[in-house]
Amino acid sequence: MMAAPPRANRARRAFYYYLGLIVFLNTLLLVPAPSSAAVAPFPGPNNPLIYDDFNGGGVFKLNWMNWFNQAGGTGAFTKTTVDTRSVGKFAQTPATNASWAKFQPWNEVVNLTGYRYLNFTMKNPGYADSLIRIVINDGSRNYTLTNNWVAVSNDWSVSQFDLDALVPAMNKEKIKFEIWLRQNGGAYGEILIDEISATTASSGTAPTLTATSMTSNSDSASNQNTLFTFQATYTDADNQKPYAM
Ligand SMILES: [Ca+2]
Ligand SMILES: [Ca+2]
Repeated sequence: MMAAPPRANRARRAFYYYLGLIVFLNTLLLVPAPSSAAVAPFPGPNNPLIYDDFNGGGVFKLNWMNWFNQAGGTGAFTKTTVDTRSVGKFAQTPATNASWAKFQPWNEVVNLTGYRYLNFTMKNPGYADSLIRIVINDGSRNYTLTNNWVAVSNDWSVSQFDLDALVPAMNKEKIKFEIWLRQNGGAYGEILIDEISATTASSGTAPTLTATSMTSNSDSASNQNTLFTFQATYTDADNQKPYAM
């Protein structure tokens, strides 16, 4: 019978594998790209994730799709300008007040790891019977963020949902959005969305980086083989770990 490789060997192999992967990824990052954007900023109080601003400035830039209608009726999505805001107009022409229209950002998923809140800036432009239902899916479960079907204010307002309060805890890595419309009166209605964003909680004291230094193993000009070593001391008054290193 063959003995399993000793734990230390497996750990060492895993270490070299990840080291190789990191070197490979770093190499990719060094390839000159036409884009000026580097890596996306890490989640933080000053770095919200704009999922859709309905003006091409978010993670999702396409038109939302009305891919499903329950109990008749149709849905329609258009980008438009209202109150000088670039918005998504989610509209429904129902067959009856039992008709549901479902909208999705195609089948796009987004990684919300590190973010706590989802914020929807919405307005009902005057359809008294319009109701919305916001659902997110984490790949294995649906979570209804709204209290099932809810009305939306006639003034622009932000509805904020705490992802960390969901039970059971969700997996934030691959989140898919669903927006549903229903009309209590069974007649045409619409809801406007100005922005969908994810934000973090900002509490406690920000950490500090001190004693930063950089050394390299080359005496003269650096080239692609130069190894740089960065050092910094991370201090957090609340004793919270860094999000990433
Ligand atoms: Ca907008
Ligand atoms: Ca802190």
